[in-house]
Amino acid sequence: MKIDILTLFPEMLEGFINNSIIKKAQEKKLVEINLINFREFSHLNNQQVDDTPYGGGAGMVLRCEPIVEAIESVKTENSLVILLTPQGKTYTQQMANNLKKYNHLILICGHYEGFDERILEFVDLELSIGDYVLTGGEAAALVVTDSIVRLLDNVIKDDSKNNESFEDGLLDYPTYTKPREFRGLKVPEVLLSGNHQEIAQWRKQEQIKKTQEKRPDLFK
Ligand code: 6GU
Repeated sequence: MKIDILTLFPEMLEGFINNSIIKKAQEKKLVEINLINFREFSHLNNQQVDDTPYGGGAGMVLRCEPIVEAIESVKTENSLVILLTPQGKTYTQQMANNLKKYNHLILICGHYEGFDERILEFVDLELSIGDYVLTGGEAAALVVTDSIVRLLDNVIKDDSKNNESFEDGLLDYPTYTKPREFRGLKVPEVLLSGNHQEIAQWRKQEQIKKTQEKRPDLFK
């Protein structure tokens, strides 16, 4: 899998993708992540990438040419081009499971008052990470990248991907580690029993209970 991220602020993303599991995945050649500054594709003086909106109004709008030329510099017939915008479809675990099947993702991060609407003719999918407004698409690109990379084969252990939140429409079951008792709070007895069948039953039950309590919207 290759992920090209088009951004005006590559430094915002560097620390994140060059650390931890994402870094290891790149070292193991399980994923290649490139940061592309689309300012380099500007044809204007001072590498300008935005301009005032036609019809008037506040703020600056990202112009089409630098973004479209940046897309074209990396796009192949196997690429999926994704625009990150609060107007997109809300991102879910199910979408992560679908996107992990692609060979090449191109993620485009916006800024300012948004993109020239004509950019939509050059993208396959618009994604939002939730109903709130961010200063730019970088945090969203990291959310999408992280959620996909961890699903790729051999990035993390398969058994950490089974029984996890959202995979079966339920939240994860509660987990505990040592000590057995912390400030009077005890680990549930069943987890100390060594009875794997009972433990599995208890976990399923807790998943259902937790989802009903915390996320009734998921439960229906
Ligand atoms: Cl993808 N971009 C911005 N700017 N804000 C957002 C978002 C994306 N998703 C939620 N809010």
